[in-house]
Amino acid sequence: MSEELIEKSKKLAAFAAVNENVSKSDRIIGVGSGSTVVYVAERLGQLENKEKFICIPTSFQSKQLILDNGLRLGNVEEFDEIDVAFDGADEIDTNLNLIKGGGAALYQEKLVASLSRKFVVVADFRKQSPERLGHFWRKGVPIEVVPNSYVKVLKDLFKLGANSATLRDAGKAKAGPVVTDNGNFVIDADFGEIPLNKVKELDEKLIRLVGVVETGFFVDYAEKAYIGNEDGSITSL
Ligand code: ABF
Repeated sequence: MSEELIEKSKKLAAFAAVNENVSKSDRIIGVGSGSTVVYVAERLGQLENKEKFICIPTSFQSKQLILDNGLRLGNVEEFDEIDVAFDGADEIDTNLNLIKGGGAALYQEKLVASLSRKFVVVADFRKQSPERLGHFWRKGVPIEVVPNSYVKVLKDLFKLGANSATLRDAGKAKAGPVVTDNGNFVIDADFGEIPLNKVKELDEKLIRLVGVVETGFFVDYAEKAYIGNEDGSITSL
């Protein structure tokens, strides 16, 4: 699968999503994280009326994207409602359940999504999981946890039936666990393939565990998804 084709499909999805979902009256726009949202920010930056938007970031990366594209930066604390937010996903099922958090920004991404009147997902064709989550993002679901709870939460996850659960490592260069923008750790928990109607139930069990700040399951958030296909078409869900 060529990298060029993947990039093209990300751009296709992101541009279509912005073109079709930013209305004249919108003022506050949520900007997600990841490599597909790079094109969302690019397109927003091309809009003639871009000075009237205030863009709310979901991570350090998205803050940079907003500034690099000449958009106005706002704070999530300033607004109790966001008109429309765009974000990527690691996996999308046909019910628009998502797995997110591959970039460890799941908490702020969910905060912005929860404040948004319209939450639009942008992705390339590899992210679609028609039947059930667990096809593409084989690491499982990312879970943000308070640092001193991670040993307990790892045990809890196995009790809940996880096939594997590991503390995400920052890699050789940084040595030690990944630390989120909120100073927390991330656990990746694999529960195998999850049928469409079981995601919410599992998510509710996870969120009840003491130490869990947020999960990467986004259930009932996305209103639309734009998926760029290899042949240049777009699948909208
Ligand atoms: C963020 O970026 C994350 O929640 C998700 O893990 C990732 C998707 O990235 P990409 O667009 O690079 O595939 O949206």
